[in-house]
Amino acid sequence: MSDLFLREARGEATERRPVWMMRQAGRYLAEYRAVRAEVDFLTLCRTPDLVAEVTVQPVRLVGVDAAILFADILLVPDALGAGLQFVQGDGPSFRNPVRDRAGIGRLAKPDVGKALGYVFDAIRTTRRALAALPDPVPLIGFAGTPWTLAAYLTQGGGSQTYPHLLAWSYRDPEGLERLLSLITDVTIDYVLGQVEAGAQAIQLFDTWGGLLSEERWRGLAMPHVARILEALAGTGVPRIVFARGSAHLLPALADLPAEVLSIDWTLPLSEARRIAGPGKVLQGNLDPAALLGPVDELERLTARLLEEAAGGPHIVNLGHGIFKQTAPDHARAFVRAVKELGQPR
Ligand code: 1CP
Repeated sequence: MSDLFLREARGEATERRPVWMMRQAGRYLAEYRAVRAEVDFLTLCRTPDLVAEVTVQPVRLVGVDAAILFADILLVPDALGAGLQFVQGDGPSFRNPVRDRAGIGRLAKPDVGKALGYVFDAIRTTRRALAALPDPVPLIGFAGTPWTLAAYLTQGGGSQTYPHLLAWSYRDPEGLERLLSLITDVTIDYVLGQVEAGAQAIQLFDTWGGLLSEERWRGLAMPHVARILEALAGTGVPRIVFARGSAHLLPALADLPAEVLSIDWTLPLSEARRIAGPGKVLQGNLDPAALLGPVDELERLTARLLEEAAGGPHIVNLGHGIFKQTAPDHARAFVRAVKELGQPR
């Protein structure tokens, strides 16, 4: 197996920097759209053979150095009883949003092995599919952070501002704390189960932590993220934290027990390195929109990114998920540029 990604994630010396892309399995690939034409999103997530197929697609078709399990952060609130649904064209929503203490009472802490066992099955199947490739790569498992999951759960779906969550955080912080603790307990079982099933690294997605000031993030969100990361410490798998819109949170993120910090595209990695200190591996952070532009400009920006991140361990990635409008050739050009230019660091 190519363990380039895992060695870089542990901060070991490598012959070149590894590259993968957030949301690399998805709608920009015709081969993914062909699978989705046959099944809805949740059925796809619950069918291990199909999960394995779409998880392996970007490894085969784009040449990335790591696979990320095809699943969704919202499967955890679904397992709590929130009733996840995907209505065509509308994105995800919950039938039973939770907006107060009474709402928490309507959730139930599930037996994760039962409620999310289909994810663990999918990991085992995907590991076998990866092992059958000519050049196998490691498999990344993931979960959402409790704050980010609470954003969707309180809102009942996607939003840009999450007024229900923010109102609750000021009105009844102790009540909200109970919800976050419940999500944390379930997430710990979930990520430990993923590692046991074969996930070789875990990434936590904090998509909406950037709604908070650093002081409020440290108080409301951070203790729960820290508890999940600490639970993973004994497994030895690299722990990655991605926080979007979080340049102002970096000093706090650097205090987390995570090996890798994944940075969005708004902060140069040289600056991130200065703030996070030499002990952290950085991941990121090309603007995903750059893949929509011409290839020569994309190559120039990739070279500049590699230059900016020089001086420490670096997993090359985008600053957030790849756009579904991206031409697969441009995704391949990005990966090829890293493979040609990403050495030595
Ligand atoms: O129709 C489709 O095919 C659905 C599109 C889609 C896909 C491809 C959704 C719905 N989820 C996914 C897969 C997914 N989601 C992965 C798979 C692995 C990979 O990266 O290739 C991962 C890691 C996620 C994580 C995820 N889901 C996040 C965190 C990362 C981020 O983007 O900030 C979030 C916020 C979600 C929620 C979600 N799921 C889907 C959508 C459209 C959304 C966003 C909803 C919103 O914010 O409005």
